[in-house]
Order: sequence, then C-alpha cells, then structure tokens
Amino acid sequence: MADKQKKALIWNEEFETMPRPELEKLQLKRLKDIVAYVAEKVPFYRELYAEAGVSADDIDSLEDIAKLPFTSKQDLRDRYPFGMFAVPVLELRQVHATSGTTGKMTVTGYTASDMQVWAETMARVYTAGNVTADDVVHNAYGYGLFTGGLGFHIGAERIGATVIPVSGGMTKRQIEIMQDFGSTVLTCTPSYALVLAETAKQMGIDLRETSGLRVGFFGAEPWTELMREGIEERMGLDAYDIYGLAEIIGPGVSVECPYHCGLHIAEDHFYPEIIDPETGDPLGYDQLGELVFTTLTKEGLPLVRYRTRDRTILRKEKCACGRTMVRMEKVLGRTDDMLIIRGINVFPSQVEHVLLEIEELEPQYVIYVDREKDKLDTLEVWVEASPELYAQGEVAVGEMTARVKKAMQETLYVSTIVKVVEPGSIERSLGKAKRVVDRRGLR
Ligand code: DLL
Repeated sequence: MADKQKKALIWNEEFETMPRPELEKLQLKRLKDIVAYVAEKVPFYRELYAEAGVSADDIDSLEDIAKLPFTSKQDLRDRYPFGMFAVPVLELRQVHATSGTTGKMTVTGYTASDMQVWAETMARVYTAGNVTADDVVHNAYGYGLFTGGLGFHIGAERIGATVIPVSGGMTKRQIEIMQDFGSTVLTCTPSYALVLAETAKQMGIDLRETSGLRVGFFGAEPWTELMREGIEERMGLDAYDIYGLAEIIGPGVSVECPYHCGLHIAEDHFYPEIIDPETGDPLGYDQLGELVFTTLTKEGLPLVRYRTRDRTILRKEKCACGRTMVRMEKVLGRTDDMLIIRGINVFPSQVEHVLLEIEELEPQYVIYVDREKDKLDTLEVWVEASPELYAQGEVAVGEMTARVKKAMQETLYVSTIVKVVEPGSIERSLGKAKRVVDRRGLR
C-alpha cells in the first residue's frame, strides 16, 4: 500500500512541475493581462484603480501586486448578481452561487474557456490522488448551485473516469450503490463521509471488505487529522483534502498529493498571497495569515486580490511528488464569522436578518452548532418571543417556531432546529454578545 500511495501521477507535467522562475514569469505576464482586462471590462475595477491611481503598467514584478486594492465578498454582494462580471450573461455556460453575508447569494459564472480551466484543475485533483480512467467515482457532493457536484463531475469526465452522480441524501441507497456499482473513489464532504461510514456500520456492512473504495476527496468544510484517520480506517481508503471557493472556481483551487503535506495550489491559474488580516500587509511564506487569490486566466468573473477570509500558511519547498506549485496548509480557520454547516456556508448575520424581520420576536438569540459523533452538523437557533407572543401561549409559540424554521430554510438552505423561548431567558452578556456557540471542536 505504501509504495502504491507514493506513486505520484501528474496530469499536466508541463505546468504542474514547471521550474519556479519560469512559472513566476508566466504568472507575471498573466497578472498584467488580467489587470488590464478587468480595468477594460468591469466598471468596478476601472473606478477602483482610477481612485487608487494604479494600472497594469505599474506591475513590473509579482510583488507589485501589493499596489492593487483588495476585493471582497461584499463587493460581489453589492453588485449582485452580475455586476462584477466581465462578459454578458449569455456568454456564460454555467452559473453557480453560494451564500452571501445576509439575504443575497454570491453568484459566480463560467465562460466556455472557464469551464475548460475548471475541468483542467479538477483533472489535476483526481490525478493527484492517482485516480485514472480506470476508476469509478461515486460523487456525493450536492449537484445544483453549489459548485461541489458539478466540479467533481466535469473533472471525472475530463480524465475519462466513470462518474456516478449520486449527489447528497438517501444514505442507505448510497451504501448499496457504492458496493454494487464498483465505486473506487468517493467524493463528498468529510462530515458526510463519516455519516456514510456510520450508516454502513448500522447496516452491518464493512466497507473495507465489501467496497472497492481506495481514494476519497473531502473538502468544502474544515476537518481535522482525527477525522481523516476515522474516515480512512472505516472505509479503507486514502483521504485527500481538497480546497476551493465558488468565487475563484469552486473545487480545484488546491489539493493534496500522495505525500499529504499541504495542498498544492494550481498557481498558474490562481495566484496566492498571504496577508495580515488586520493591516492588509503582505506576509511571507511560512507565516500564518489570510489567503488572497487573483484569478490569472478566468474570463467570466475575474477576481483580483480577492480576500478569501480563510487562514492558512503557504509553503514553498519543493515537494517529493515533483510538483513545483506552492502548498497551503489545511485551512486553519476564518478571519470572519462564517460557519460551514454540512458543507453550506452560513453567516450569523443571515440568521439575525431573518429574526429581526419578525416583529413578534425579541432581538435576543443564540446559535448553537453541534456535531454528535458520526452525525451531520446541527444548527440550532434559540430566540426570545416578545412578551405579547409568549402570553398567547403554547400554540402561538409553536406556530412561530414553524414560521422561523421555514424562513431559515429559505434563506440559509440548511434545516435548522428552532426554539422560541421565554422573554428574558437568554443570558445577557456584559460585553460583546456571544451569538454563536460552536461546539464541534474543529479548531
Ligand atoms: O466549498 C467549493 C468546494 C466544493 C471545495 C467541494 C471543496 C470540495 P464554497 O461553497 O464557496 O465553495 O465555500 C468556500 O469553504 O472559503 C472555505 O472557508 C471552505 N472550504 C472549502 N474547502 C475547504 C477545505 C466550496 N478543504 C469556503 N478545508 C472556503 C477547509 C474549506 N475549509
């Protein structure tokens, strides 16, 4: 097994193992081009750069990127849905979306050329795990607006593997499919992998014996080394961490290789920086900070110096697999308060937004996030009823509970446990209110 694991296949030798001086030259050229492109095509950048007094002509080295202003999720939200796009909607082949900080989603889209880049980077992901045309991929990431399902789908097609588009849910049936269809690769969130393992156990099935699974790609949410051990042991596969975000491309931004020593970034397409989240100053390799990306080749939604809010460290030393692309460490947390529940991004501000719109509730609430062993995460919202509502009794409170639950589902796309409680019963804080209690122990 060890020898097999260390065999390192590479999808695109030319780029993935490019000597760094050559790669940096390519990045610089692409950076200048993309800065000129966005300034020409997107009014937002034109104004931003005019205000900052910078242009593509000021970029003579990769370090000069620091002269350019940052962009953020808020910028996308303010121009919802397509205001940051560089092409008309009809030139897009696919549109996807993810949660925004309040009501509106963050929209992303791909031209035909962007779809090629996505398929290429996802082909690299599979190949990094030594997956080939001889594999059967059980793809349990959600298909839909979320980028997970379709991203893994097109990558599997690109390498010529057989893909089973199971999507999420119906866990027992998934266990059957995975055994009967001869799946060798599992793709889903790490928490869903644990649910699959637990369900198989309850069905009296030992997947190590009854399935041919040998590789899994797990991402879209933070997970620990302990979870990796649990998944590997129960499923008998080699678990790879995969990272990405809808705004940049979806899954495919970075992935581990068989050495599992950080995630190689597809740097010829996505230029990474680490900055101090407080000051915005660039930090060097080996320093913990916020990850920032510039898309170097995207046409539809090019983003320059986009703040991911993810905290990590970049490592430059060459990897034993032969790739020269820098590695990022496992994401170590966020610089904002975004929660990821069952792979779906949830901002506490979205919850607040829903609650404050309902007059019969008090603006006092707490969000509890839990993960029972081998179960999916739960999101529980406790909110105080107004004295008038509470005085109306149990039935009225029950009706309100159902109403809040429905509103949460419609806004967050995640089912929520709601408790409408007695006025005054939620502990008041003396300083900053503690609105979120995350008991998952992920950090
Ligand atoms: O989660 C894309 C994706 C799909 C990645 C499938 C991997 C697998 P979004 O919904 O836009 O995109 O969420 C992006 O999720 O900024 C991180 O905070 C978090 N995230 C993604 N991958 C990882 C990971 C997809 N491997 C946000 N570890 C990012 C920790 C992750 N956090």
